[in-house]
Amino acid sequence: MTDTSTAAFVTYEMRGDVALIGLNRPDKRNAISDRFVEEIGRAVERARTQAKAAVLHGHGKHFCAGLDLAEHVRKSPIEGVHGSRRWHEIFGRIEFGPIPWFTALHGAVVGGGLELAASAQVRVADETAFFALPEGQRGIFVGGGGSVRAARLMGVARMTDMMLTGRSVDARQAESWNLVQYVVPAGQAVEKALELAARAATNAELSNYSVINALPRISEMSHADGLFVESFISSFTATSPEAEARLTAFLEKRAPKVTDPGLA
Ligand code: 1HE
Repeated sequence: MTDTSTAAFVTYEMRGDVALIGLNRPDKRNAISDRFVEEIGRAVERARTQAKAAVLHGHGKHFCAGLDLAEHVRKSPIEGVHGSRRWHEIFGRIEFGPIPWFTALHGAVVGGGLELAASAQVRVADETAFFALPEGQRGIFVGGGGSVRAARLMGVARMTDMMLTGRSVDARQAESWNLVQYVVPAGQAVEKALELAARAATNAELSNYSVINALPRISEMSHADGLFVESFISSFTATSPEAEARLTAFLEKRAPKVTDPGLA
């Protein structure tokens, strides 16, 4: 048995409007057991009602070593299917929820750890982060949504290469492959993710909801369907009282201007 402890596998705290959620099974490199994924699920539900944005990070040397292989080795085929579907349900609540999720990545971001990170909207890696999909070497396949989410981020050819060769990818390579949006110095990923999340938390709720829930769907539509759906979401968000207040604030010079990155 690998999972006999009763200590919480997930830490949860509020930083202003942002929920900071930590994977906390460092002795097993945050490997995700059945109990662990349920604890992640409860933290996700809590954040959805309490926070305006969330940051997910890993305690210890690594973000997450993926599926708890010691537990998985004893599963029947149908138990494996139910387990995978449960990961899909919980990670889907991150991918298509009311609040934006930011992951702060360091050390190993491996297998199911990469699948978890791929369900968030924004990934911040520090320079120690490395990414791998060793499922082929373990005799298994991705089961936490990776064949859909990770493949769409980096492309099928790169994911196929990672799974066939067991290749590890460093943070800079991951950024150039679109697996992460930010790379920061070692030890600074949580701070950066919190800063980004705090910024996103100040957006209009309806705008964030539309970004999170409409953009991925529209990207899978035809050109014409995407533009058609966009018009309705655009009009629906722009005619809300919140949009009117924010537009008026800008026109009355009470809202900050867009910054020039060259001057920052
Ligand atoms: C684990 C796991 C795990 C570590 N399940 N126990 N994931 C993998 O194939 C990755 C396997 N892990 C590793 O390659 C390495 O552990 C790491 C590179 C992540 C970290 O190395 P290191 O040197 O810091 O730690 P360690 O000494 O290898 O591991 C420390 C302990 O964590 C050790 O247990 P101990 O009792 O001997 O102390 C390890 O056995 C344990 N541990 N990773 C169980 N994954 C929904 S489908 C998703 C499919 C997948 O995720 S496949 C990828 C699985």
